[in-house]
Amino acid sequence: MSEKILTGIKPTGQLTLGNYIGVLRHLKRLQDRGDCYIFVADLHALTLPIDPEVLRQNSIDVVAFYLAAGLDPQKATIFLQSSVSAHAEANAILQNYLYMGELSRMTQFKDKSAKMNESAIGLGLFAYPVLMASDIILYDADIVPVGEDQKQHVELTRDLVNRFNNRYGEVLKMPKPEVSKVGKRIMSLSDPTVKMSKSDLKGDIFLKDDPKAIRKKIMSAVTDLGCEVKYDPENKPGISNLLTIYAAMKDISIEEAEQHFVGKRYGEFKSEVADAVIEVIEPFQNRYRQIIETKSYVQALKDGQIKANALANNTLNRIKKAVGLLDIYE
Ligand code: ATP
Ligand code: LTN
Repeated sequence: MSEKILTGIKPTGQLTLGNYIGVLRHLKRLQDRGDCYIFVADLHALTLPIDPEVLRQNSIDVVAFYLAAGLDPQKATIFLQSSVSAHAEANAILQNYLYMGELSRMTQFKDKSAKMNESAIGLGLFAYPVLMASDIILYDADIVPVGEDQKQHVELTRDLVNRFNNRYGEVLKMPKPEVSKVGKRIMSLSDPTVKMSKSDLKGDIFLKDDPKAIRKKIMSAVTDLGCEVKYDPENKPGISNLLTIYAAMKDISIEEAEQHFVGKRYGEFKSEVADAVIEVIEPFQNRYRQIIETKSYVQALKDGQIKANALANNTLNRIKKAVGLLDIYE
């Protein structure tokens, strides 16, 4: 049986080069490796306040970016999380197998809630990993490709699966996070000690930025003392981040990228990084625009919704049966 591969992106804002390097660029390859379930985590987007129209637009964008990245709806199942009600139902059951203590230790929750007034932190933000575990479990996913920041949530899903299976037998499939070697955590260009993220507007390259803006941002990226282009994340976080971006764009190792820049100055280095990013992102943006114009994402989502519901409902029934929910209508 072929491997099941599942991942999602939440439509919370403008997608960044971090999202591209961490996840999007791998999708084309993944769909030939196994059975891919790739979705828009729109229910997760509700865990922080978001304008309804913005959410709708962002959701279309994420699907269009999936397609622009080379996902083929004939090969992969592309869908909206909210179009498969089994996610919410599984969430209601599985929430009982994750505990407050472990949820409160999640880095993403700590980071996001630290910026908020305590009385305005929604339960959904706290319970975020339960819904994410439901997403993964419903498709019997073997592999979950994510950026490094999401690895902790997949590890928690593994704990849940263990706990559940110990109690009810081998009901749930054990998933594994897969974090790419190069570019698991792209950092902000204005502060290379923090993650480039779509909710942090400074120092980001957005996937919709025009080539001129991309070049400008890279040329003015914060670099480090010295003049050697060397990979040393601790002492040279700015240069290391740009080297990682270059390696990811060229699909080469960090060592190969380093080798390429031996003896070159920062200015020349940055200019080549900008060329490399534009070379990849410009055709990607052209495909994105065409997908938006032809609205080809609509059919992809309709087909995906049918396939996703079939598989998810099947697993949901298995879960319901295991925990003792009555099924007298068969
Ligand atoms: P937010 O800032 O709203 O939390 P985000 O930019 O972190 O959003 P997500 O929707 O959480 O985006 O991420 C989608 C996928 O992209 C996840 O697998 C995540 O790990 C990955 N990703 C996000 N930012 C980066 C980054 N800077 N480097 C590598 N991967 C990333
Ligand atoms: N939490 C993820 C989005 C996400 C996801 C998932 C990723 C929701 N459910 C299941 C992988 C598998 C994020 O913030 N990117």
